[in-house]
Amino acid sequence: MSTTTDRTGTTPAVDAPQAPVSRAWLAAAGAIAGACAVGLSEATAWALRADTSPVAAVAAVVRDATPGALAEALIGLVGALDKPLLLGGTVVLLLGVCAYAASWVRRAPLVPDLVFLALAAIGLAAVMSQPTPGTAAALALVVGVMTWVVTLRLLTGPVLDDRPGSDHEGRRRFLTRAGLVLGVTAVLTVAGRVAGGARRSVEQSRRLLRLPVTPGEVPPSADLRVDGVAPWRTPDEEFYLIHTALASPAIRPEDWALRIHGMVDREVRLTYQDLVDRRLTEAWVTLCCVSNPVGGDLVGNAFWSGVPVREVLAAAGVRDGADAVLQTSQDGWTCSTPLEALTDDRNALLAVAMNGRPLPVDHGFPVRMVVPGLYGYVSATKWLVDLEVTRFDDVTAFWTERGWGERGPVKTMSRVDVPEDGADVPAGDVVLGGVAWAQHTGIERVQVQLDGGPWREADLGGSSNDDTWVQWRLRVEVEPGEHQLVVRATDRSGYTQTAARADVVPDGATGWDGHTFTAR
Ligand SMILES: Nc1nc2c(c(=O)[nH]1)N[C@H]1C(S)=C(S)[C@@H](COP(=O)(O)O)O[C@H]1N2
Ligand SMILES: [Mo]
Repeated sequence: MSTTTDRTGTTPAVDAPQAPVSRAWLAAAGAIAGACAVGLSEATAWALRADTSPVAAVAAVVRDATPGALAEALIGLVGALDKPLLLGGTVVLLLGVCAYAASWVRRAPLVPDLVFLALAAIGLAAVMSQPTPGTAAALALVVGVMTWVVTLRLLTGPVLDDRPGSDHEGRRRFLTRAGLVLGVTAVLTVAGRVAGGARRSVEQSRRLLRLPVTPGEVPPSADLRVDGVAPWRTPDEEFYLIHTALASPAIRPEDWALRIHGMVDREVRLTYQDLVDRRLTEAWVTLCCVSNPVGGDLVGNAFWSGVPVREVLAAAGVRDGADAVLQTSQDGWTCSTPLEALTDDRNALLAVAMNGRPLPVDHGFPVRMVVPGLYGYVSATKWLVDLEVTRFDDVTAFWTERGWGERGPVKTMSRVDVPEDGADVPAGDVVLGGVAWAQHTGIERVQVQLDGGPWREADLGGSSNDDTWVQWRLRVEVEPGEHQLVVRATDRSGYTQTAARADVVPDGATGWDGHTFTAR
């Protein structure tokens, strides 16, 4: 670094601490580490479909803080470039601070990290001040800080190496590493943008869709309005989510098509328009997951709009001997469904809407299947693209290959919602409540047992058909002390839930749900 020599004529073992050349390299390291941190942080926000990103949030705060007159003058000056300039300016300023902070690393090794943490804190404050902050943008900041810590050390290491004669070698290593981290960042940033961009454009086409569907009316007697009991209609945002895809496939309706083939007279190909041009059937159906443990909440009730599967199968003409339909989603997930459940008179639907709106992307947009009476893993394919009429003997599917049952009929189940397990309640009048389901059979009665006493009939809420859950409620008098309540349902086939506990594997849990509570 230094060309001076000491009186003995040898190169000093330790360089002057703040040699200007060295500081310039350190500043470069800071700028590059900053660029990587910002790039990966933005990529994370995009990939996770955050509504905002740290840089965008800071830029928005700057924009809002700019006095109106000044802002107008600036916009007059730069026109439509205002946003790129604002974002670009924010990034340049950020990288400048990173560079300056890093140039101090030799004298004060922790200063750069502290400065970057301060920048991240500003970013977090900006994110939190946005209308829809979201955890994804906060997570993006964490990724940014981690990237900074790692890349800064990678890059300053060679520069800080003060062994004699290490200058040239150190710079070569610095440049190699800089190229590497910038390259990796570029690739990941592009990937994040592509993933997020596709999702955004699909979200947009979804918002613009106008479908001839209704939100459905909750039957007047369905909601018993007991505090703490799951609402009869599950709001979309609260509807449980289960899928193997890491990110939900982003499919534009105009790109979607369904192929129906296999043991059929003629192969059929349906576009999204073909589907919504048909007369849509609308129905309440409760969907549940085979992995739902006794007392679990992997179950939800929604109003679905779609085309009956039996109609499209009839158009293709199902051949004799078939007993299954292998469904495949865009992301390659498969399930095999009993053919009978798709051709009998039940409301098995190719659903395009949920609760009166186009399916949410995470719930299978643009088209999924819903079949009353079957667990989701054998029937409710999201992002559905292919139906192959076949025979159970000839195919396997994602979960059946992993030891789960082949047919997957829903088991009759009841659940306690209130009082919560372990709750304290005032002694005297207590309202017990929950839900019960036996899709496509219907719930006949729900009984509650308190402290090992006799089984008592609970009041049932109404429902529009046998394909949905019902709410139950029972008012009881309790003395102070600990109490135990157990619930069981009887379905319309006359079957009463067994007390025998079975695990969710291979074909759904059994057993009675119970809660313990204390009256005071
Ligand atoms: N493409 C696809 N569809 C899928 C799954 C999946 O992993 N991938 N999981 C199934 C399972 S196991 C269930 S319980 C339901 C859940 O649907 P939901 O996420 O809309 O509640 O979707 C089914 N459809
Ligand atoms: Mo499931």
